[in-house]
Amino acid sequence: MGAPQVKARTTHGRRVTGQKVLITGIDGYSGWPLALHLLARGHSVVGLDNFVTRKRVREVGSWSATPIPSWPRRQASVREVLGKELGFHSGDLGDYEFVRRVLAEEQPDAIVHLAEQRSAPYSMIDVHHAVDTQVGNLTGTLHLLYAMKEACPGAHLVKMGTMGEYGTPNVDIAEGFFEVEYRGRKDTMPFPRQAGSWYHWSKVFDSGDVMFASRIWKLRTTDVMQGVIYGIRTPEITDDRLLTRFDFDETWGTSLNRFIAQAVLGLPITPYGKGNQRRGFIALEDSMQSLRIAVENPPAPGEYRVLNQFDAAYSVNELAARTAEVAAELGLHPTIEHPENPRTEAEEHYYQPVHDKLVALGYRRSRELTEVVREIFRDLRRYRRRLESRRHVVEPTVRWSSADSRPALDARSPPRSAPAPDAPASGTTERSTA
Ligand code: USQ
Repeated sequence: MGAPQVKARTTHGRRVTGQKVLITGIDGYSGWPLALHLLARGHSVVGLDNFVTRKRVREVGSWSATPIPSWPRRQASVREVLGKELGFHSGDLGDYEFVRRVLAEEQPDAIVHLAEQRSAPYSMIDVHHAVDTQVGNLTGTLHLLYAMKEACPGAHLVKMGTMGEYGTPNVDIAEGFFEVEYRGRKDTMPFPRQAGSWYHWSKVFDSGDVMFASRIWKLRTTDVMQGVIYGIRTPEITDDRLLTRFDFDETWGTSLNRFIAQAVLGLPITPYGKGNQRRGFIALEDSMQSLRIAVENPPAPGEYRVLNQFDAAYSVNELAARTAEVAAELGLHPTIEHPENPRTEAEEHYYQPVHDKLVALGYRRSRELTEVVREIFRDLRRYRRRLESRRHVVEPTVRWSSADSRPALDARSPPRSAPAPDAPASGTTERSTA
């Protein structure tokens, strides 16, 4: 089960296996499966979370399609199913003393920083959500950088960024840096960032801060330009108690996951606008594989390394078509509709990002897209009642062109026929509002 254990070897003076890894945001969509994956690989894992994702998803009237148990139950399941211990600190990265104390106490070899507000639409709701996203994301990263300098300067920071930092320029996208010749002189410089939401800009600002801290304090850092993740399972999720969350509402759900949820619900699949917007996508299990590769192959002290972390680029039209094909195999016949695009973004553009470094470090695609899509269908059909009870939160109401989408978001309410918001759902014996 899981990734094979490897023999102890070292990179830049660091053991490849048997590392102590601190995961910030361990209760989230990526943090949880990453913890399971690293434990299976023989690392020890300590988590940190303030459970704000659960709260924010409730704020927009939604929940995870998969029932997510309380944190103590999650920890107990790791013990029961995997026979491993998972350390944990409950707290907020906004509290510097807390962050410094945890790093001093734990002395991690690596810190994987996932504890940021991760939704572009959520950041575009209104001024408060924009400010909350940027202040929260930048504060957490700066606190971690300062605490590393003070408490564990030799640790390796793996920071979750986004491919969306680069935007959609009409040239190939470099993997972090590229050579520029201007007025007869040459230099290697960061590839330009042209983000498309307040959330994506928060990641750009973070990147500048991480790069600068690496330079002045000789910290070893990896900035992960993450593409859109899809999927629900990893090889370590062998038991329903170990499932990760799966969001499908307009703010927290991402495109392919939403398309499959829409097909299960009998709603139209919604590539926005023309639907020719292309992005880099990666399956959840391969995103975990990539983060593990980054942890096990740290850069040298003082090096700021950028990895473009996606498997393949698709247009949202291609993904909508693929979803409809797999749906048809299952006897479902969803329609594909093109609602007016709630976002302000190019709907037809060139997209050719370089993504070579992870492959050079050993990354290999685990499974084909269609196979993963089938698996998501299988799981979501089991949790259909949980989807049904929140079908009113699927359609987009947050518009990039509006300064205040709050009233439109708040106006959504469950149709009369839907089950009561917190009614126990199929596939779970406990109530979950995560
Ligand atoms: N889209 C649709 N229909 C939908 C939902 C989305 O056409 O129902 C389109 C969007 O307009 C956009 C594309 O799909 O053009 C991607 O949107 P998304 O919601 O799948 O992903 P995005 O908002 O870009 O953000 C997600 C994660 C974020 C991560 C990012 C990677 O929420 O945390 O950083 O993917 S990337 O897209 O490469 O920036």
